[in-house]
Amino acid sequence: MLRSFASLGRQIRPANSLASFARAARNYSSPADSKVTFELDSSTFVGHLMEELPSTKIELEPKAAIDIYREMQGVRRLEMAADAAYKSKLIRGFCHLCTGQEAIPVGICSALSESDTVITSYRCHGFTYTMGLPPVKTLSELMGRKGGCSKGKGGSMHMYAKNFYGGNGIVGAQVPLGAGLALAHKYLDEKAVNVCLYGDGAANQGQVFESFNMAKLWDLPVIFVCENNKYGMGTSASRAAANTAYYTRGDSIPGILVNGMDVLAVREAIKFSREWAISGKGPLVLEMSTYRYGGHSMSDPGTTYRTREEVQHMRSTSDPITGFKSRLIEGGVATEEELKAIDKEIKKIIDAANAEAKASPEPDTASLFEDVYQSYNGVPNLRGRVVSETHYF
Ligand SMILES: Cc1ncc(C[n+]2csc(CCOP(=O)(O)OP(=O)(O)O)c2C)c(N)n1
Ligand SMILES: [Mg+2]
Repeated sequence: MLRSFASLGRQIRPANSLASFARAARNYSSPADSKVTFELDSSTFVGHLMEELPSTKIELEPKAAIDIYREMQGVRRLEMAADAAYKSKLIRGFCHLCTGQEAIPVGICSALSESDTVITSYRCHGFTYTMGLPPVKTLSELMGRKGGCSKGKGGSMHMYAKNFYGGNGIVGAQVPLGAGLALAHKYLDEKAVNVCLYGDGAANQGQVFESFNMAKLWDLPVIFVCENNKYGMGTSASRAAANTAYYTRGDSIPGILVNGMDVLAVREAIKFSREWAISGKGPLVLEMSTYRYGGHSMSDPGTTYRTREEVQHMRSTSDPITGFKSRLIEGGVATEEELKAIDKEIKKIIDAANAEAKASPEPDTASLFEDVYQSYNGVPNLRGRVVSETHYF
């Protein structure tokens, strides 16, 4: 887990623009304390109702930097395995990949501490990885196997780990739940935050604004994060929202626009926001500008509502892994060969998890009736679709 590391970084590009962002950061090796300093452009973050913005000079221990790289490769490899398993029909049903968006789960979790909680939408595989779920449990769940984190009965959209509350299939439904988790943190005086993610498509829903209102009214320790990947299914953000500056949509809640393709920017934004929320200042709304390379889900080729050139442009100019890799090499943190060795090592780990998942048996039919209630609590039967399907305990 990266959540105990204590460094940061960032960078920004114009709100809601698909234009490539030139890296503003310069890396320096500092032999004195063996930390790498990232000096970032002063326009790295854009604030809404913010009097202060995070510092632009950051330091990162080489080991922490390498671990961030390793995590991003892990998420990408995991999604590559899911993609292949889906295409060979080992995975059925819905499956939403986060390829291209890796900097968000990795950057967020690298800035959190053990007691913090996270909740997100159905595009959740990356978070299972960064919240510490072994990849075999994610892949087994995707394949509907007994060894999965939901015993093979949840699938792609219903994954959980310690302090990770899913994996939620109903658009926007996790936003009030995130505010509720923050209320629990405050009520129990835990000095913890909830990071509550939702998409640009979800950002226009009424329940999101109701959650904002209560979170601000009670100054709950919640960091709302809008993952603006520019589309909700096949609808572009500008066709769906009158105001696409999602970081300003919290009304009286301050917000920050963050380059979500830059893992250090994400990490810094969360570190800053965490301190903000825990100190009692209440919620923040972060907009993380990002991009998904694949379609909305496996059944969407993702090329009817956007051009192949647009996708290719984002891949070649803004890829979070390639960008961070260059920083590590330029900053003298690692050589190309060392990073290649890490790539190989990660591939081996995911391949092994994949093989183990494939070997895991399917759940027994009887287990379909288990785990519906936390434990048997006097409920005599479970209704099926028709009377003959009713299950009596
Ligand atoms: C309440 C509800 N309405 C519609 C859907 C169908 N649906 C699934 S994902 C989606 C688009 C959401 O887009 P966004 O919030 O931008 O998230 P992204 O998929 O881009 O991560 C829709 C309309 C749903 N799951 N739940
Ligand atoms: Mg979206």
